[in-house]
Amino acid sequence: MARRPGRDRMWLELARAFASGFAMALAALAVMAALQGGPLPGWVFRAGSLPAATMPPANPPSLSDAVPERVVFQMKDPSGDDNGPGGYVYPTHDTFVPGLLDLTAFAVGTGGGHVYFDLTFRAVNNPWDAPEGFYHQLIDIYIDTTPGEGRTEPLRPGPRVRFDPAHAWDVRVRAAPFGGTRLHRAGDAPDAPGLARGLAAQVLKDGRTIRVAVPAAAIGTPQPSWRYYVLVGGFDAFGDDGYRAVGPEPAEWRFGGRDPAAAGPQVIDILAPRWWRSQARQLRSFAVPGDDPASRGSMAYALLHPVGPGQQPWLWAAGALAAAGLAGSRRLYGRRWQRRS
Ligand SMILES: [Ca+2]
Ligand SMILES: [Ca+2]
Repeated sequence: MARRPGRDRMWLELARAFASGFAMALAALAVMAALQGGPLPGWVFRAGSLPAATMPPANPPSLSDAVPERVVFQMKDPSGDDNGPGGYVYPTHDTFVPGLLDLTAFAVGTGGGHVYFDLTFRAVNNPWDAPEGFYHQLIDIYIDTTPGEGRTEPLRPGPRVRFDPAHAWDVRVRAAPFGGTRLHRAGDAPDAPGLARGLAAQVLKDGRTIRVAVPAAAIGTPQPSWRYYVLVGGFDAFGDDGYRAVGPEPAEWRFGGRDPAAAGPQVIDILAPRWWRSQARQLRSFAVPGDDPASRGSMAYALLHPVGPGQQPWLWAAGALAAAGLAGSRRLYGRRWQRRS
């Protein structure tokens, strides 16, 4: 009977330790989610309807009016990282306004027999009146839809990157001005024209979001297992696979900041988390002079990693932090309890 208050206190301290560990876990999650900018874990963000959902019209979709019935994946991208691996600068022509190639958000939605890809930028302009409402953005979305199949090199070498062999791509959706929007498959020849029928790209009414619509019959229904590589480059009708070149120094129609001796990429922004597999870390993974020559060829290009729903490395980090917090407070309270009794 005499030991009972002590035992009660022990349970009380244990409960407090657990509560503090749980609070730390929640705090760690909140801080990391805020800093990371997504992707949000599936149990926090559930794919659901957007407000005021309406049935999108039949093919071809009126992109500006359609509201996807369901959002299956969305993720933010850091602002101000429209500098490739870091240090790339825009061409000097005055139509290259700041933020033009700075992706800030990406979303995949479905509805009305279409799959929608919404890419929001810091700025969009249309100096040559392209019917799509944008001119400078070149968007390539390489998607791993089928595990164990696909390609690890781009359709054509333009972006100067390679893809994670664990997530080889099966489908490429490209958005480009003046009718350049296409769907290609991994089995296509590099010069294949790709599917254009039923695809469309359009700037939405916010003036900053480029929506790409692809018939679901052509691409399938997005699954939680799908993984996305989202590449943004400068559009150049005469460029390598449509990519505007990056040179050592910027010129009127050329980006600057690339080491001419190294295998640096020709993409300006990619969808990537702020940490872990950050954009800079991925885009700097190309070979530089002095590297082992055996690593040259296509292997020399930067290795990219995809993103997708339910794939949050930071969640694991937050979990580890929470466990450490719980263990720490358990020890702290445990010691205090021992001292008291
Ligand atoms: Ca960005
Ligand atoms: Ca980015």
